[in-house]
Amino acid sequence: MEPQLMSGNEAIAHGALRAGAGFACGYPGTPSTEIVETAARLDGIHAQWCVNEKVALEVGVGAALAGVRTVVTMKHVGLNVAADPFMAVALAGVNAGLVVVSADDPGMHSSQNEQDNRVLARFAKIPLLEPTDSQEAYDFLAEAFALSEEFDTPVLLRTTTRIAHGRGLVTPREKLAIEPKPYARDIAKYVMVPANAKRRNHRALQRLEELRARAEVSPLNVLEPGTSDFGIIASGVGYQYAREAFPDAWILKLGFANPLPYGKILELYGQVSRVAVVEELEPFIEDQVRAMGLPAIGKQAIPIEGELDQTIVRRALEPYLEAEPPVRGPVTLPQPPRLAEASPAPAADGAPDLPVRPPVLCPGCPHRAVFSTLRKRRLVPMGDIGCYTLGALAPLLAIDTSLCMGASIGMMAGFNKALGRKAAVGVIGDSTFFHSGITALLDARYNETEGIVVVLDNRTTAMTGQQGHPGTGVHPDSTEGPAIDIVALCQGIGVRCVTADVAEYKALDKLIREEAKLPGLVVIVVQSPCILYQPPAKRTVEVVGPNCNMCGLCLAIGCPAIAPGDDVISILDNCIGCGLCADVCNRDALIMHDAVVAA
Ligand SMILES: Cc1ncc(C[n+]2csc(CCOP(=O)(O)OP(=O)(O)O)c2C)c(N)n1
Repeated sequence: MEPQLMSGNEAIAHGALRAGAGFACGYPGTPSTEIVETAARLDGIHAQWCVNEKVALEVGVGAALAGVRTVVTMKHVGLNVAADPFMAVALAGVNAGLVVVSADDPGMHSSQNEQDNRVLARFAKIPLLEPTDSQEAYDFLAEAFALSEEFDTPVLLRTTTRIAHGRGLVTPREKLAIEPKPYARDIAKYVMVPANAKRRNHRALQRLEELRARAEVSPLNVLEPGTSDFGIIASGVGYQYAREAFPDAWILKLGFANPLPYGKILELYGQVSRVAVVEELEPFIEDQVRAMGLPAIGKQAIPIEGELDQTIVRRALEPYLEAEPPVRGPVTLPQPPRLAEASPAPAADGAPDLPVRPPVLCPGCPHRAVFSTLRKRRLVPMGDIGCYTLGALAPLLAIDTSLCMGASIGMMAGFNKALGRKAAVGVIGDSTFFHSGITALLDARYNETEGIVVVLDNRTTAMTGQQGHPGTGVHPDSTEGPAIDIVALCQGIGVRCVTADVAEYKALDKLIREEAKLPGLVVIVVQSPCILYQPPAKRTVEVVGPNCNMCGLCLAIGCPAIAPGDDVISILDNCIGCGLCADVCNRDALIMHDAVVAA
């Protein structure tokens, strides 16, 4: 195939398509914008703008979970906006490959700040790739997707303005034959409740050392032999400046710079007596090299702000080449950090050995009714963060994912868009909807995504202790201001919106069943208050013994007020009489009474 002149951004889009990506999304921002614009002109890859970078990443995670290789693009400050899903997906991992492109802008040609997002890859414990020209930008996509899938991690591909906008020849390569990966439910992996997140974090830390071993042998990290006694470690465009300024130098080009390949660095130090690190902005590599006990010429000579060029690099480093080489002390390779024990340490002497009490939805919690109906549908339930995340626990098992606040709608949208059908449903609390569900709903509407969103409107922020939110208008001092109507809000952006109440369980069940079959986007607002916030009138449940055959339908709703008895179901004292067990019973074995039944 003939070489073509491409900017780095164009090369990333073409490289993504070549690597089997089927989905590209992002939010515009210089110098990243042309990636999605180019992808939109290519056959075989769906490209869309999202309303912001957080939503774009959540949509991208949804598409990757659906089994389609996905690239999500943004400028450096966009990763600040997307930080919540970014940090969470780093733990949850992916299904099909997920590559996040951060286009940084040293020198602030068109940005409100200067920041080096390589540090965010390290912060998130994920691999970082940095191309040094358009050909590498093209080629690195295949490598990034392969790493993402092999190590079950998102990969950060960092460019800077010169790489993104500079043009170079790209030799196109044969398209890779990549099959979509079927989605497999894995609640322990995708629902970031604390117990799961702890295990995933532990795994991410182990993964980091496995990635470091890979970086040691990666073809992206190249030691280019020189003829002088001078070595340079460089990444990104810094490599180009270093190569031009010092044609005789040994250069270690780090295309895969997090985690850092210590062995490769020692290899360079074995060849030369002086080493400089040429990198724009932070002393990202330099600090880690110094931590190995190795002297490095770095930010004491090369500016820490703005862009570099070959003249700056040459002038900054030349004086050091004339000085005596630094004396080297012993090298101390950083040891892999000690991880905590996988299981908690045994109780200290004398402490009672208490039974484990997993968190559970309260008896009578209205969320339970929604999960009881959702678990019967063949829809993938994308959840969110709130009391309702507990819907992921047995016996309900009615939430497949929970990444960060507001992620459910974007993930549902990405999942459905990638599969081209209404396969997932987003489940979100009312406070979470106002926090960041609205933007994702705007996005689903703008991108004409089909799907169902269930808003669990329990009239409060229950999980954190009954705080007010814009839907209730309640302030911290209990005064009330204007309350924003979710239904009107949805309708205002042209989204069909219907209401339901868990007290009418059978109608709710029917509604969700029917909406799953209809085309388009719908929001179902389940308007049923939290029982702690607005306790319902007390009712009691009578167990009609002869009708109960212990079939377990009522046990499957996971209510802590129901227990299996010897022959029939038994209702415990903590029952508040919500009636859901009676609603799901189809043998009339449970009957509700408005008043306490006399003994
Ligand atoms: C970014 C972020 N801010 C705050 C929190 C703490 N938090 C967890 S869930 C939640 C709100 C839950 O309220 P809602 O969506 O109404 O669901 P409910 O608990 O009432 O079922 C908050 C504020 C968080 N997890 N993440």
